[in-house]
Amino acid sequence: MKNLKIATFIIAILMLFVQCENESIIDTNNLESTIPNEEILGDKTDLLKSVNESILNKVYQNRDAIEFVYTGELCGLNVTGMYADATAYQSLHHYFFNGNEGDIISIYVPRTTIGFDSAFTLYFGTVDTELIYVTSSDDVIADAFGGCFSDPYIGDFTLPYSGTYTLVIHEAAHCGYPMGYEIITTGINCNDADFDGCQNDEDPYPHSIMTETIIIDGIDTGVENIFENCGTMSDEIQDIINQINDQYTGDNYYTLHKKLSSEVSKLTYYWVKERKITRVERSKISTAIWKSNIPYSIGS
Ligand SMILES: [Ca+2]
Ligand SMILES: [Ca+2]
Repeated sequence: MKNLKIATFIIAILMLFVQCENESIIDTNNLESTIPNEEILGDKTDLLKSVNESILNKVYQNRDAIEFVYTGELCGLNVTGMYADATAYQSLHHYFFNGNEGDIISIYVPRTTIGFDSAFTLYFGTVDTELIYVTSSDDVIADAFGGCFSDPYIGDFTLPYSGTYTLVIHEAAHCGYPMGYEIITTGINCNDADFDGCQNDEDPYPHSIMTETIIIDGIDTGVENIFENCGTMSDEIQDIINQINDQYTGDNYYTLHKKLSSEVSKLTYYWVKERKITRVERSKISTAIWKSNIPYSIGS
């Protein structure tokens, strides 16, 4: 009797286990469309090479034929996507995120359907500009479905530049449709618009002017644009310019132009006092301010 109870208990546990297993099995349509690993011909390295050359390079070389648009932004939240059929590569999925040089990030793109041999390539730049290859990943972490090959992952990756990055989700070996995926990232920070290390909500100048030198209305003063406390000297000058522009009615140009000159002069007086700039540099800024066409109104 005791043995029967133990046997019943074991059977119950086994049934529970089988049930759990069943829940994780995905629909059979996907299973049927999957090509087992051993049936994929050729060496994967060659496949990858040909994929990269024939698809990605071709796509990027024929930019006019391709719609270069972003599918979405990566901003710390997990993102899901799907390539439904063979037309997928007419519209490669591009995602963007902003990063600072030295940021340490991770990107993991597990498949959500058994047929997708997911892979990704990371570029610096945007789809509207030049894309500079940074890194790529393919078979790193075994997929949850026992599908073909493995899923891509990069961990503890140090971003080499500050600016916008573009992540392209693509396949490596073709294993079947649909091709679903999830993008899981860490270390991507969407709250520092000007990449100066200060979070937007704590940054007095969330869109700092980061030029190397102070440029006023197109006139390069040649004076170093010092960055301090989340802002730059150009930010402080721009604040004054914005205030002056706000007061412009269309017939008070000379009054405001003089006021601008006097306000900036007060600011640069303190910069000299604090030894941030020299007297010569102060006069270069004054000259640029005087030559500038400020105030102005947009469209005038
Ligand atoms: Ca910032
Ligand atoms: Ca800033």
